Amino acid sequence: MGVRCIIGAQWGDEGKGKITDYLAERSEVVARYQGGSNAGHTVDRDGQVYKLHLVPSGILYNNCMNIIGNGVVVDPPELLEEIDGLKKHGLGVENLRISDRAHVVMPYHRVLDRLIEGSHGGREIGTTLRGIGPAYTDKYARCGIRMHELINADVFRAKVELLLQDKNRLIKDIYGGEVIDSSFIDEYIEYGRRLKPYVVDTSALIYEYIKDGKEVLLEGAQGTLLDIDHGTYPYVTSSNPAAGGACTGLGIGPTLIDEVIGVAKAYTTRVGRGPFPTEIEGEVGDYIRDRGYEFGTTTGRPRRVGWLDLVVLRYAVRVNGLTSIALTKLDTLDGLEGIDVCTAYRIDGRSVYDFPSDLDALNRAKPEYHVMKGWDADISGARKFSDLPEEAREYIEFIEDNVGVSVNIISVGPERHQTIVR
Ligand code: 2SA
Ligand code: GDP
Ligand code: MG
Repeated sequence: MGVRCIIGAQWGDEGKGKITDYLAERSEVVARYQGGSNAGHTVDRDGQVYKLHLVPSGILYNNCMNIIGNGVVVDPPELLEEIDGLKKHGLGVENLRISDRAHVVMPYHRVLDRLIEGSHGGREIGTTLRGIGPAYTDKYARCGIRMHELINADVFRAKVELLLQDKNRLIKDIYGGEVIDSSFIDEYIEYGRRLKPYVVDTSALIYEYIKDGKEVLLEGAQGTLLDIDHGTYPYVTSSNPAAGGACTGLGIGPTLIDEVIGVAKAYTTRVGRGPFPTEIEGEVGDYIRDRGYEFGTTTGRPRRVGWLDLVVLRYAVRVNGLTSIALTKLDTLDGLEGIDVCTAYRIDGRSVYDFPSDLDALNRAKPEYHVMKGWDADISGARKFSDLPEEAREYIEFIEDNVGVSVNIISVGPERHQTIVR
């Protein structure tokens, strides 16, 4: 307990929103540390489905503080739309805070994302086109706009007017796009005015909660294999979803984190391009995609589907220092006769147990499968480990033996109560 970090152990969409919401019931703070409106976290509450992008998944609890940390890139119109949507559902957002150091996604970032994706000649990344990559590029090129500037009209106008000349040269001369006129500046100053009440030094705020011994959840977006450093580069997002990102993205030290929970699906999905060794196509792939409703929460894109990959999970255990796993969507596998689990890759005639950095090697990798028996039962009503069919329990125990970390939470449906805690 104390401070717990919840991260995606695969390529995102593992069900972090559901697990965060489940654990948020007893937490006082939920904090996002990276990503932006590319993220899509679904929370099912009493038959009502909430799709969150920038707002942390603790927002459905009145007494929970929700922090958007400095490592997040904030898209003002998207965030305001999300806030308005929550208000329409009767949910308060008084407990939302945004870091004054968080960077702002600007209209030219979205334009550049689209132009860059279109210019790769078949090598596009398959981004969400939300301007995330260009916004982080500016952050590291030291020409980004931060929230404390967005809420200061004069500073914002002066800085953006200057920057826009450079951005338009890039848009027009390099990518052959349409230049952007400066009329958005007034619009963004208005967004800044509306967001100002939420903007504070969130590092100082979260530190107070942690020092007081409160229950704090740090919510990752995307997943380990989409991490800019540890993922399948360049087919990654532009931030650090891995646990290390929680420290830099919130301004807290690593000694303050007590637990790291890796959320993993009982199979694997990936949206966007890039290597995916256990990908399955055809009937079984369609069965899993349909049963798991595997479509992008933000873009609606169909997700690629594959068997569970323990090479990936062991890697996630290592680079995140996982203390436990929350296994989701086990119910999606109901009715399959056999379930394949990848335990190693065959690359150039050798068995490989560690996730390779070289994408060419990864593209040549053939999964070595251990075939397990499926179960012919509906497990969505299981509430205890012992309620699960023997084959499902063996599946979980096989994962634990292979990755060396225990599966403490098992999710058997999208609703909060469809959860087994061991
Ligand atoms: P970007 O837009 O620059 O971050 O895209 C770079 C890669 O990161 C992937 N990515 C994601 N993968 C899974 N889920 C994400 N969020 C949405 C969801 C995605 C959606 O919850 O379903 O709706 O399509 C997410 N965000 C980024 C992206 O596919 C690229 O591979
Ligand atoms: P996130 O990005 O990791 O928060 O995941 P997404 O919300 O993008 O995608 C996960 C999807 O699976 C959502 O539609 C959830 O409602 C759903 N979900 C989560 N856990 C379970 C589960 O155990 N079973 C089923 N059937 N659906 C689940
Ligand atoms: Mg998602």
